[in-house]
Amino acid sequence: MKYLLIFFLPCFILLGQQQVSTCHVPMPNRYKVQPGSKQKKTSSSYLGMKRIPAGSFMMGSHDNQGRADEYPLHPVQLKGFYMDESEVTNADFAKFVQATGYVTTAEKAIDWVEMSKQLPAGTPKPADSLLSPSSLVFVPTTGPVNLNDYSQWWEFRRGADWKHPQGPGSSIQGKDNHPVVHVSYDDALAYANWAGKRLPTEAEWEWASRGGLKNERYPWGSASVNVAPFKANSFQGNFPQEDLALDGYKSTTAPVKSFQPNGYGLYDMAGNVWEWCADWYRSDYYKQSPRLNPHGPSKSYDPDEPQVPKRVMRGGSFLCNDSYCASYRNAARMKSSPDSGLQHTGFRCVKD
Ligand SMILES: [Ca+2]
Repeated sequence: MKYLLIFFLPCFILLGQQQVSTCHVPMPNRYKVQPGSKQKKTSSSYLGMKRIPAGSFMMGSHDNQGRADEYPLHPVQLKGFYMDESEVTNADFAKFVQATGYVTTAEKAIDWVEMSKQLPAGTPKPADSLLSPSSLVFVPTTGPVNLNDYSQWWEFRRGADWKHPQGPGSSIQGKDNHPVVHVSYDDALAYANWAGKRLPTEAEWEWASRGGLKNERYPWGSASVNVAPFKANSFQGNFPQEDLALDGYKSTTAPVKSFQPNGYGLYDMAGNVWEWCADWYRSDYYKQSPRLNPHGPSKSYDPDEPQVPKRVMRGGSFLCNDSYCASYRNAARMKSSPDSGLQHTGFRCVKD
């Protein structure tokens, strides 16, 4: 934890300035605040869930389009389970908050007293304004930018949270059926526990995404994401400056179920919002993954940011684009620290 906090400290200093993220490189990370309200489990049902059959498949990238962490292709065998047919919506999340009083990570100020206990003695406290509640919001650029400089299109905005996706002045009014965003892994886990469900393992997520198809690149098969009829909410045009929104949704979420489901009846497994999975992330996990019901490594390791423990995210978002991210592929992996939330990050749950 000490190293984790040391790593995070520069982030605090930069709060209020532009911060970083992308769907291609490591997500930004936020200091881990104290756990929120106690959640009481509700009685759960399978309403709105689809049965995902038991089976075996080859997990990972089947072609040369994958990133390094998608190899080697390896066999996986899974038990059957149920999965939410859509991403958890604002209306769903509102019920949870109303029932529990839960406060999300993005809505909490950073606890300096707690944080300072684990930092080197004498570390100066940042200004209070830099510790205020905030989250990351996408801001399109006015022209071409270096795609390796993700701070060009992400802004750490005070007051941005699940009820204010673009920050103060924005709202989710009329967006009950949009996926909830700005939720951290911790938030997603709290919701899942309350709902009597759990987050999917990474293997479960990929198996479900494939929808019964074998060795295909996308949940719908092999057709390009950019060819009408559109298969997912992604980003058309020159990322990150000009989203042509040919799919009808310009750099924002679409209502869940706006596109055709995959073979298992699951909507938006590609695009719309990133979805948290239960597993810790390791870039080399596929070299050691057990064949039967893998649950991820015991410890996280991301060579891009080895100090930061991270959880897996899957499915890509409305910002994914063939020229930059392409994470609407079944095999594409992403990772972020459990206390991070962004404008393009949500989740769905599973149940045994
Ligand atoms: Ca779109």
